[in-house]
Amino acid sequence: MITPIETFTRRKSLGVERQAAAMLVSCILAACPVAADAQTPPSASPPAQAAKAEPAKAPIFEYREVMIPMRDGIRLQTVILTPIGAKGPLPILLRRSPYGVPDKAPTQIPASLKDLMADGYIIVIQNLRGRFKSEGTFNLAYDSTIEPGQKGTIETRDAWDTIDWLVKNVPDNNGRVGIYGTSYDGLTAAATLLDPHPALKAVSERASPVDQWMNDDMHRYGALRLSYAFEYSVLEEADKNANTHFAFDTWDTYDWYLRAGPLSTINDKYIHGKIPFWNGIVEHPDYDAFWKQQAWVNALHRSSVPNLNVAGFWDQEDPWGPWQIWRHEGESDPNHTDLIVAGPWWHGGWGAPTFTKLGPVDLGHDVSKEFRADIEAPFFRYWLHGEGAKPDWAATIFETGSNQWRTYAAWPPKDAKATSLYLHADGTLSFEAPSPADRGAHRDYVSDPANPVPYRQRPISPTYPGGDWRWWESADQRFVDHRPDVLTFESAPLDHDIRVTGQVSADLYAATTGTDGDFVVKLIDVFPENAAKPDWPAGQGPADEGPPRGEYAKSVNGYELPIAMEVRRGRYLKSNEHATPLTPGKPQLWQIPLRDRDHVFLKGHRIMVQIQSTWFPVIDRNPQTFVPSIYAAKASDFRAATQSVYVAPDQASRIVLPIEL
Ligand code: PG9
Repeated sequence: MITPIETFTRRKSLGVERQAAAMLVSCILAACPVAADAQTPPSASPPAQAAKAEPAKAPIFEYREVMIPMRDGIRLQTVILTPIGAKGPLPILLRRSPYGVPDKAPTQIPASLKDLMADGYIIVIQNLRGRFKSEGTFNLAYDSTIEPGQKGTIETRDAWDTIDWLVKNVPDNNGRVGIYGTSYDGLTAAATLLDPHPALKAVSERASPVDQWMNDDMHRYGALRLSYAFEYSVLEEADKNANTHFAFDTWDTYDWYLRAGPLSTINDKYIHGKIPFWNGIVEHPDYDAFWKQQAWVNALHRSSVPNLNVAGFWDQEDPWGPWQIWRHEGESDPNHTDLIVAGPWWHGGWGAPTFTKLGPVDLGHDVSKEFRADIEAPFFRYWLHGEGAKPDWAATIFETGSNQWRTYAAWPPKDAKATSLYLHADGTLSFEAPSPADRGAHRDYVSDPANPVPYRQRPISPTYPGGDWRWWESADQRFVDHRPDVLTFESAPLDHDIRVTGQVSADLYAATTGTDGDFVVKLIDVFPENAAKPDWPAGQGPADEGPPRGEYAKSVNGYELPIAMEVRRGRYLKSNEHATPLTPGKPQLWQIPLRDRDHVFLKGHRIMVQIQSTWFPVIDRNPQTFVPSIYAAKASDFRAATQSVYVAPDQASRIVLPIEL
């Protein structure tokens, strides 16, 4: 049975614009521990900071709830918040969401909206069809699907109809509309690009997924993001009127998923075929028409409306989509209105009240505040208020390592040259190719689906609400160093800075004794043992009695910071459409894209690569025995296999880094 858990808790883990909606509402900002927790990484700033907004003296918005009719007669629940006392006419900022709308006017402006609201906007928040009081049916898969003969998705059409109604019916609007949002709300913002209403003058999608089989929330190149896909499908499809948390009966979800065994048990024992999106996943293992029709970005080939795409390098949900949208729009962008901003954010971190740390690493900037004040507010000000200057860059990126904002007229920068960093038989990494003496060399490990490598330190809390989900991509990878099924390669300490700007990838030559299998590659920045500044005071260093344990663990000394991580599934090496068995023992090339990056490995740091074949339960277990569908695999299909990573001159496994020389 699916157990609904209070809707409120969902807010804890959502993109911050959505939290803002929630906060504009029943959870009054200053008094809301959930919102405070949601926006504040434990290592970044104390929760109190999230609750620091000044108390309002009088209502600041007029609240109106309306049901806006769509072209097919379905009416959508919509909240209109008009700033009291603002000098109109004002532009409208629209956000369309599956997560709920405020039920009363806010008494304070959340940090994420402060800079924007200084310019004045009418804020409109709408529930998607089939969510809460909105009429019609919500269907996760259908929502992104482009039906033959249609210009966009259902969200393209609903946004068009909503904007049309708003400009005609909201008093004192200036006829200009912007749409923005993170993740699902980003997807609905981005969908407008396929057929924008003439009044739509600016879009800012953040972390929108674009192809849920290829990457982002649900899969990575066909490998299922098990914990996310399952928990999210339940969250949004179990109950129209709630965000539903699956009721796990173990504290550590790693245990729960392992005990669940083959994935057929999820429908058989727990959700009984009642969650349409999950059914879609298990009925469509390969990249078939079901998924291709949802890859809406493939219909986007020009920049139709100025769009500020926003991407997080440590986004644990949708790091890939914004880059794809930006590239697709860039196919035709004569007016230079297709922009991308990327930074060291987790999912939605750009809306956090403050964002000064990546894990324990001090960024030396409040990256989110700077983004909002210097990029987001001026963008909307220019396009919706007609004030200020048009952005003259294509990409603005907060580069980690050097910890500075950089603007780029073109991305990736032309002087970044693809450079091979080779894996060696002795466990080292270097820019020299393996020598002839290493002919045929490989390093091996046994991957056992019965004992998969956890993707983050156990116990693993449910994805939502809260827990550690938000930060896991920046977590110290020392937690798996000792495992015999994780291969490690490490460079010598660097004698100069290495600046990586552009698309990173891995080329592994690898074999398995199984007939299917996965390889996970992690590119890691290893901090020096004396990285902490200032050094431990005399008498308190690690060799002495030491600081309190919590403080000790927060140090950057020896920290293994993941810069890029990804998985590939063997059955899809030849074709995404038709899964194919691997030939046992035969080494072949595994190309693993590691996405766009802008990071400086500093002098004195080391570069590390970890390779493993399970990443559980964020990625489902590959049985390592080929079966037509992993979702129909039996317990007996899951078998241990020996994995070999080749480090030989003619089978040279390497990471390809775009390096500025
Ligand atoms: N990552 C979430 C999502 C977006 C779109 C589709 C499915 C899931 C979200 O945070 O909204």
